[in-house]
Amino acid sequence: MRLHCGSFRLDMSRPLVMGIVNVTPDSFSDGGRHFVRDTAIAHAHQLIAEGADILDIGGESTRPGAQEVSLQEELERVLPVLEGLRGVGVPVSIDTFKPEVMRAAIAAGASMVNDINALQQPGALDVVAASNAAVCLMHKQGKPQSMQLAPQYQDVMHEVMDFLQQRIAAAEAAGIARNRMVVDPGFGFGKSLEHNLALLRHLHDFTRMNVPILAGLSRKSMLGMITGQEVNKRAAASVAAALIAVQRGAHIVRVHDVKETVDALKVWQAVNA
Ligand code: 9MG
Repeated sequence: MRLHCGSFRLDMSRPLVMGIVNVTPDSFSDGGRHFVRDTAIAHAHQLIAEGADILDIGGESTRPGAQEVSLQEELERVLPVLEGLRGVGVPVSIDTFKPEVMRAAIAAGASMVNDINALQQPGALDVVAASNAAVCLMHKQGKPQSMQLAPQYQDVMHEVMDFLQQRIAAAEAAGIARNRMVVDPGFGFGKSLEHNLALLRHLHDFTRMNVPILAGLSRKSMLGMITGQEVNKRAAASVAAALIAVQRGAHIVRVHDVKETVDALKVWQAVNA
């Protein structure tokens, strides 16, 4: 399987690591816009040196309870970083659900759109269809501000897979080729610990969709619930979760701790060679 991602063709026969680059004020000390941009670009280069295959640039936090940011603010955060990473040698993804940000980011060099809203915002399908960018279609229940209050499912696997099938169909109908799509069950997005564990346990079932699977478990609260560790002490749990996801069919893992994840996946690959 090969993912068409802008001018890149990503071979999905080995697991890929997507490194997270947050361009949100709470990720940095208060040093102003240039400092935030330079720090994010330096972090991106660091993640590439550590073995990241893809970078995911985000200007709005999607953590449970996070506040929305305006379109203008999001553009001012991410565009200078994308411009600074033009031609960096790995595909750069834009983490956004806003069509205007998608369009500007693709023009600034993004090869992939990582949309936690699965292109449901009016205009989002058309923006991606008009480009050659790949897209990650993610499932979530509710909005980041309130999604963890009372997540409810009759059958979480069935409902998440059904939703993703529908979004694949909508994207195809809009003119986005299947070889540009990735699906993601959306760990932690309107899901209890039990829902997340069921999705991870049965992740392999998602391979039936015949598009690459992305799993984002890094430092998430489900790992805090299991280990009792605070968010900055969840690297070991995150690496374990990424490895389990790959063993159960994930093609791409979205992580903060790139170096540690790359090493763990090298061991897994050596055993499987
Ligand atoms: C932006 N973001 C935060 N968590 C994520 C996850 O699990 N998957 C994807 N695709 N994006 C995420």
